[in-house]
Amino acid sequence: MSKYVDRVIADLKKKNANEPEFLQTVEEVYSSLAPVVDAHPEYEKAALLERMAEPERVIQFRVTWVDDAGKVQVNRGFRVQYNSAIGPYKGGLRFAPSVNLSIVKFLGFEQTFKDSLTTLPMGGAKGGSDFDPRGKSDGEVMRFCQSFMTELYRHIGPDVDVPAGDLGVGGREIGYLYGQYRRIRGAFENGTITGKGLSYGGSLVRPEATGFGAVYYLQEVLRHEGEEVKGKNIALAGFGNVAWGAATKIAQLGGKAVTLSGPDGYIYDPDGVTTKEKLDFMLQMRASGHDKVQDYADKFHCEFVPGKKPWERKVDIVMPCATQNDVNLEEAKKIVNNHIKYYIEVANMPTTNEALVYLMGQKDMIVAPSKAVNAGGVAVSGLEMSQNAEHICWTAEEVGERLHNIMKNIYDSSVAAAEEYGLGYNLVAGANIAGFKKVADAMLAQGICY
Ligand code: 2IT
Repeated sequence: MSKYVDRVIADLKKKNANEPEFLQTVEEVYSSLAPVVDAHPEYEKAALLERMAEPERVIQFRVTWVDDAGKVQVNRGFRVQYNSAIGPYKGGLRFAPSVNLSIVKFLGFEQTFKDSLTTLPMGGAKGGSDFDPRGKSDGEVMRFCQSFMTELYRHIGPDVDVPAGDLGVGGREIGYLYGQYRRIRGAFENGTITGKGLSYGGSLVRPEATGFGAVYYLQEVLRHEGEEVKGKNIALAGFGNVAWGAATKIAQLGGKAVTLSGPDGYIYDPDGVTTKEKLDFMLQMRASGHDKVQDYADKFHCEFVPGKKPWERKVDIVMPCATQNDVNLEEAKKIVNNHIKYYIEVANMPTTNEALVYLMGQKDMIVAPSKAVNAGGVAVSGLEMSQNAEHICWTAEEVGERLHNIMKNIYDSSVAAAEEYGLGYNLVAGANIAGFKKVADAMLAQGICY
């Protein structure tokens, strides 16, 4: 392990002791970079690891709005503009009660590497609020989004910072956010936000992109082993937009998503979430705001297991698509005990570091990291930015083909980066190294500015 990496991690642990999720992701990424910084002493000379860990800018603001009962509500808003060395800041907004600075920093740090991996010119950022969308009326969501944007607008723009959705921020919220931005700016600058509806400059395939991209990446992993998606049983966690896109593509390729999970437990559907009716129902469940996956079991008469995660099921592949730290060491042991060969992260940081090290240490297991696997979402956001800049709209085939090529490229460049630094077939380290190198080289070339 490199002394430079050790020193930087130790300093960050002192300085950021109250930011556990942020420390977790920095430790995971930087520990992969030891061979790279050892081979390039110029990185230490330019204090690149220290600089990359510190966001270029952190914006925190008050969001006041009035609920349906006439009561004044106050939430906290964030935008962490992490790194703009390779392009304007780019990354989603998350609305969830758990959102705090540590969560937004972990997501923004990850986003910088992810956006770099796409090969598109996008820097890293993340934002959001501790606003809880559950149980809120449409009017309340709209007023909240308008208030949020009334502060955020001054910090964003098509060449400055381009937000998008994340957990709790879907098409509806993006619409309200963009409407308020347009009103305040007095201009149709729709390249400022992605994930828009098709009628005002959204891209075809953006809703499906994260899930489709994840399955395209999975196809590359399986191809390496001489296997294919067809005939595979796949355990998904989550039941939101990403799980929906993944289940849809898995079904198209002849595989079966057999589990979905929510805060209430998980469902097991041995026939697979494969029909249009089932896939459409996933969208309805999400839109209902119940935040319960049991609704699926009630509707399609399959098993619902309350309070548990799907990792106890014997399947061929697991793909956690829910949220951070869904798989801890105890859950990881269940996956290993079931002799599952493919552990494909999809959600941002779904695995604790302890569990990740354990899984990567298994001889017969292949682990793929979320910053590569889920990069298709932001990649299509990048394609949406290009279309907006040129005032054009590509067909679904054009977008889909670009997405597919980007995912193949991410896989290939990760494999090559790990090999170059003597780490063998290591998709986790490879993604960290490939993502890092592009940002590092851009920062070096631009001097000591940020
Ligand atoms: O985690 C992610 O990559 C996202 N939430 C999407 C970000 C984006 O800008 O499309």
